Amino acid sequence: MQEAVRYIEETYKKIKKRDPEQVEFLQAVKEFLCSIEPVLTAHPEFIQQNILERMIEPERIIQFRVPWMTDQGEIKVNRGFRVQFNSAIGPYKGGLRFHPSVNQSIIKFLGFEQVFKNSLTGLPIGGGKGGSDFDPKGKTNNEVMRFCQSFMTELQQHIGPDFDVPAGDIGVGAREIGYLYGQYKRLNGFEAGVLTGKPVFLGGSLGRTEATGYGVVYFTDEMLKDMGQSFKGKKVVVSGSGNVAIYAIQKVHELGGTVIACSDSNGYIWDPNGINYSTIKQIKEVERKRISEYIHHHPKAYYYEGSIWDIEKNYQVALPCATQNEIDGMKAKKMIRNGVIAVAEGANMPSDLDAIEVYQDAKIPYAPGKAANAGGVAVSALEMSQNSQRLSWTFDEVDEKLKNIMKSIYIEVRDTAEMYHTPGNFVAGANIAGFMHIAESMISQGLV
Ligand code: NDP
Ligand code: 2IT
Repeated sequence: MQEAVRYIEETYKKIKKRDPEQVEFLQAVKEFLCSIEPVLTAHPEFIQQNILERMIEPERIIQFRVPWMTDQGEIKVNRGFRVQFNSAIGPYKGGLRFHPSVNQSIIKFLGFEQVFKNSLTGLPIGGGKGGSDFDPKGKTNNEVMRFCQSFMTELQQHIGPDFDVPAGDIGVGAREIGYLYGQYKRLNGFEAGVLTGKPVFLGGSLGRTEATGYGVVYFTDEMLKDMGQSFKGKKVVVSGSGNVAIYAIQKVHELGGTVIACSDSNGYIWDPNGINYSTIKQIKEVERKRISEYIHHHPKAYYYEGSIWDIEKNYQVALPCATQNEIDGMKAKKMIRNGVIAVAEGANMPSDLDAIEVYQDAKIPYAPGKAANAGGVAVSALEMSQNSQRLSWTFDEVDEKLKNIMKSIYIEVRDTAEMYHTPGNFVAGANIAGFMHIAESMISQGLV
């Protein structure tokens, strides 16, 4: 058997034996390993250096108890995590997720993908991820604040502006980052660069809130341009209605497309006139209510329980922006029957391995999250730069830099796929390009 293939298979077997129950982590690793063979064949020195095993094992995992008190005086205990995955090219960087499903497997898959994503931005940031199985839904502001204070009381000793810089993810937005930052500051004094995604008046960057959603649309726009197309006149489906989804919807409309549906974890809205972005923003960001409220504001829209990917309407672009594994093979096939010509992921790993195979068999351009949603962390890195310089750039300056970063990620991913004889395969392009930066940097530092 060919050396590279044997090495990949043996590595996967070892990883699986070590953590057989970590299904999401194993899935992310498998997706990566499936596309890395051509680069290992071209560079046998990486096999000799056992680079895969070194990359797949996180540098460090921290797990801790988070005790907190409800408004009624009841004592609750959640579990906190920080996975410091890889610091070859910079301080660990990546979000915190607060969601009841959070466990070590989920944080490890997110941390693993973050390493490659961050390297694709071209900015000096390593990869990490963290979070808790705490559910902010239905909690009062005071309860969320007490939880965040307890979480940060432990986390603060493991992070720092030049060491590990967390940000938001599912369930962690400006409110949570504000509380986390407040507690960090009480314990350590002023250090703006220790967290990103801060409210602007606490040293946050203009444009960070919008960055992931805008970024995925800028990336998709580049992809469409290469197909001789644009967003103009296209119907688009965006899953989720959180931070990423809201600003993806806004940008699609700005570029002349129409988002006809969006969702939350209970169901989805279909609005044939186009989803009204301001209504979604009001319901989800301000009132923190369910998406079903939308039809009270727009009586011509419809609300359905269940998965948005079961929708049977004609549309051309799919932007999954909710969560991992929301699209399986069946849903991907349905998407294509509905007329989809391009898929780009705002969420992390929303398409499972079967779904990816369906897109690839159908020759549909498909942009994996680690490339398409890198705009969020890229603007986080710009926030770190502004904090170090003690300067604030204008919204337009940040947006322009974001646009350029997304364009250069697209070009690098596309060209790498071509260079390794898999033209149009953006999964291979993203994995190989990300891999090369990290592998070279790790090897140049000796055995790390
Ligand atoms: P939010 O918490 O703001 O929004 C999450 C959205 O996804 C909500 O609409 C939520 O619905 C929905 N959702 C969450 N879990 C599920 C589920 N199990 N099934 C169906 N829907 C679900 O998070 P973000 O918008 O920040 O994150 C969305 C995705 O984007 C995640 O995969 C995240 O990792 C990724 N991402 C985020 C970045 C960022 O900068 N925030 C950067 C890059 C990627 P409900 O309200 O009902 O829970
Ligand atoms: O998945 C991601 O890239 C994020 N949640 C954003 C991370 C960050 O540090 O801004």
